[in-house]
Amino acid sequence: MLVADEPGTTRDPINMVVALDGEPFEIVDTAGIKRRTKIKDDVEMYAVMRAREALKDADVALLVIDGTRGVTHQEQRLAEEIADAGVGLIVLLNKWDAVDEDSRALTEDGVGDRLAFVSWAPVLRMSAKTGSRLHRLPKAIRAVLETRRTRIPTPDLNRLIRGWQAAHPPPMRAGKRPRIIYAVQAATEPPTFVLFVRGGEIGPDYLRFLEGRLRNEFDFLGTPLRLYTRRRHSRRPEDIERPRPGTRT
Ligand SMILES: Nc1nc2c(ncn2[C@@H]2O[C@H](COP(=O)(O)OP(=O)(O)OP(=O)(O)O)[C@@H](O)[C@H]2O)c(=O)[nH]1
Ligand SMILES: [Mg+2]
Repeated sequence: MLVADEPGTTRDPINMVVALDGEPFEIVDTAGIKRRTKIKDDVEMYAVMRAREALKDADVALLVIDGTRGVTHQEQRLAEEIADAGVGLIVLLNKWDAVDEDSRALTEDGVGDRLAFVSWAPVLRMSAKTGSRLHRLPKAIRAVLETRRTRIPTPDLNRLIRGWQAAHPPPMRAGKRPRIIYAVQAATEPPTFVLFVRGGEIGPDYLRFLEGRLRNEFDFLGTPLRLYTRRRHSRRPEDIERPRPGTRT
């Protein structure tokens, strides 16, 4: 919604149902979420709270960036917040009509750098004013909604993880080599994986490695993924450590 000449006038979220390619979508236009220190008064504080609530209920967030200014620090934090909330993300580089030819590549590179940690999010250049390139949006939204519902069959997941683990074993931590013995996808929207681990802890680097592999293998465009680990202490006889020769038990 183009509200005023200056950004920062929207207070309450505006809900509307819009038919995109004949299919109804509920779109919520919220106030921009600002940094705490930039919030001037209670009215604005309330507007930001309402925007955060809308985010919690959303399937996909469309993060609208002013293409003439590039990604701000606050927008980086918002992208992080969206991903942490488990919400899908599409980055909209708006005001593309006002970005001159020469600076377009530079602006795009800047977005790639500053939003590298959500490199899985599609980036669409567009103009709300002229409507140009907006026709790409419904397809992108639908794609993200779909990838969020992806379900990977357990046998496939375990076969893949066994292979990745054999080629790149998790690093030793505190003198112990951890091992993923079993994995399941526990939930969708967003796709959530639980890894059962024995023999130590799996570190965040290795989880990122696995996330990268999963993203290579499947189409998780526009959705955050969640990977959790659970320690599993086995009672199976072959897993009970035998005393080494020469050690007293
Ligand atoms: N050139 C150009 N100007 C745009 C475009 N989209 C928005 N604007 C202008 O940017 C200004 C602010 O637009 P808004 O949509 O009200 O901004 P906002 O960030 O949503 O602000 P609030 O809703 O008030 O919080 C207006 O003057 C718009 O005309 C665009 O695609 N191209
Ligand atoms: Mg607005």
